[in-house]
Amino acid sequence: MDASGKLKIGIACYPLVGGSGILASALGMELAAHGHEAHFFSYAKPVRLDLSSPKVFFHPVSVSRYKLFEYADYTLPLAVKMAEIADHEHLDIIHAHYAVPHATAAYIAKRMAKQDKLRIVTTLHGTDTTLLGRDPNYRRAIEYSLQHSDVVTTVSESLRHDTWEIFDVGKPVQVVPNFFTPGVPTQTRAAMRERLGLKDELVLLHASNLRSVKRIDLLLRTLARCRCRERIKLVILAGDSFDPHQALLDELKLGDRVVLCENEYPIEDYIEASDLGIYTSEAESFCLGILESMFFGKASLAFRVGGIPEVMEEGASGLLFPFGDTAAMAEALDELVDDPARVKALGAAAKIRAEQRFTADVVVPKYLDCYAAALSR
Ligand code: GMT
Repeated sequence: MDASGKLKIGIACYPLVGGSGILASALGMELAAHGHEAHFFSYAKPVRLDLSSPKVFFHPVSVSRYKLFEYADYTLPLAVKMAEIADHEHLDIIHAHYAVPHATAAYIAKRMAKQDKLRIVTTLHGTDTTLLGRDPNYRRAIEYSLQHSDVVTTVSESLRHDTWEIFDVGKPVQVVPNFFTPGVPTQTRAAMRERLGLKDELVLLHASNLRSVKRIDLLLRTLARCRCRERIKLVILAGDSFDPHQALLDELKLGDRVVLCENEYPIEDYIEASDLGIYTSEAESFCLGILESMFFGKASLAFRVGGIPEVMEEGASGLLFPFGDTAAMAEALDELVDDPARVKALGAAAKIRAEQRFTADVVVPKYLDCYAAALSR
């Protein structure tokens, strides 16, 4: 920390389209805007990281591919890079986003670093607890890394509860919710709808990495069950290949109801073109996609799982259904098609909630408090 209290923070995260990397990037950019230095560690530049700020740095981690190794190792090169930069730049904190392997690599880096003041903050994002935490190949290493983190945070109460159930963390766990800073859409709603071939349908947006936990099967089945499906279009903004789901899309004859997109335009453009979000995950510690839509006055329909009920207020700023109840979700959609005023009212409430609870102004100070707590240990 310098004389004016500005920190040097290392941030380890995944670079791809996924909530933890997106949140870590947004946090680093906000910290830089407040005069702190943010040093990112990853194997590629995080997709939403803007390197134009003189206080944001990216330290790529390269992995050596030795013939002896059946599987390439990333954890040790990451730890070495973090230790080198911690020494060279006098980092105060390493903030690990997603425990595996970032928290473990941070612990090794701390032990290797020549300076002994380095502190570790670990933010658990979801499946690092709920999936890998239950995997005997990982559980013990994650628990050990959490015990040796100076501060541990989760992105929702629900994830804190799961974390307590699965691990002996050995210290209190802080809940620091995710935040989002909406950018300005680059084109009008009308222009974007035209580009996507949308007319006057009710437009649903699903933006995710399409991993199995997102239950794209239930998403498609919900749409297939809508009586008014001819008046609905589902835009899927895919962070990964849609190929595994194509057969079901064909079987359900939804080809003309679904618009598949890759990240060609900023997320803001897609949200602006939509009317509602739709998420059918079987587990979700938070669901950043729902929050992003809320900032643009678009509410979401989702199953009542994990931390989603903490993001939206059931019935007021979004609609929740028991997990797997595609019939109930489809019925709600059929009603919303004929009730644009309700769609707008839900969206307006969603925007108010997002702006009251989930802005950078509200959330970033909570992370700064975590850093202060870590440094005072
Ligand atoms: O935990 C994961 O599966 C990955 C992670 C990610 O990188 O996208 O997603 C989690 O973190 C996001 C950001 O905090 C949350 O919005 C997601 O709800 C959460 N995913 C799950 O819990 C399945």
